[in-house]
Amino acid sequence: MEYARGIVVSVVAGYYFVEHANKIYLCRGRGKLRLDNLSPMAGDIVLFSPGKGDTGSVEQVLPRRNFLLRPAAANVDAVVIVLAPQGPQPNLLTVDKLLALLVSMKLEAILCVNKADLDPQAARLLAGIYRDAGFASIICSALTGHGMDELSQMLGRRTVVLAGQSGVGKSHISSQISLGQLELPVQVGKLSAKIGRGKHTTRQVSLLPLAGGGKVADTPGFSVFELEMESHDLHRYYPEFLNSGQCKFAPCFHIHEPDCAVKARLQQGEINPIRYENYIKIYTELQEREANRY
Ligand SMILES: Nc1nc2c(ncn2[C@@H]2O[C@H](COP(=O)(O)OP(=O)(O)OP(=O)(O)O)[C@@H](O)[C@H]2O)c(=O)[nH]1
Ligand SMILES: [Mg+2]
Ligand SMILES: [Zn+2]
Repeated sequence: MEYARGIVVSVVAGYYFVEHANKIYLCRGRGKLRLDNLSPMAGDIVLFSPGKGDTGSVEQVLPRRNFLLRPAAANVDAVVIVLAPQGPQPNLLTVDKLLALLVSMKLEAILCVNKADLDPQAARLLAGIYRDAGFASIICSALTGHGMDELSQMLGRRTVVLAGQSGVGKSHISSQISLGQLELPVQVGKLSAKIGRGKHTTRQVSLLPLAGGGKVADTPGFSVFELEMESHDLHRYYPEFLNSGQCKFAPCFHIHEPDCAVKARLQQGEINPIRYENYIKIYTELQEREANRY
């Protein structure tokens, strides 16, 4: 049996939607995949055996360049963190956790402040926090279309994931910048109702083609985000801490240590107090988890 090579564009209720030669195949996973404990995720390159019509079986998941568990996506070039000045209120602690994870993975993060139409000034403030910290950030409105071209240009040919709280506008952004919805096979039947996008909260990842040749993954929103890392590593993933100059102690976690260059810059207003406060909160959470580990 000949295997075909495709990319998983969505996963719904144990079915894998695999795109191959401009067609989407509705696939099940072979038992071996379950034995290997390798559940295909959107973005995975897989080998599959085409069956009747547009169906098939995923035989093998090819090695991943990288992957994220929340939102679940593999072989990603960048993550666009979407937030809004209101509706919902931004949760910057969650944004900072996600940023620390992405920096630790050496994955590019782009901050996208959507719904700028609701409060342009608050949107500028939010974007400024992250631009000052060293991240690319843009201000946009999926409703008015403002900033959509700029975002498309930034994404270009890359495979990017939209991540962020429920209701910030990820699905609206992805329908603005992508070339359209997934062309689903006819057999999908009831499943296609579940994958419908638009008004309703998104339930699964869908990888859509971008005008510039790349792909964008619309994903379900999340409110809690568990960061898994050592508390003592966290400070390495704050770009604005790294060029602070010399602290007296090495390593310095920039908390209680005397003669700390990061705290000096915080005092001078060169490091954003919200970023710093959230750093302390995340550090403390990680320490508490480490204390309860054994
Ligand atoms: N005012 C305003 N409303 C927007 C904008 N973008 C999206 N919305 C509205 O915000 C609501 C949520 O938008 P979605 O795109 O579904 O949000 P989402 O991030 O995909 O939400 P989940 O799928 O639940 O994670 C909808 O009612 C949209 O009409 C915007 O730029 N401005
Ligand atoms: Mg959505
Ligand atoms: Zn320090």
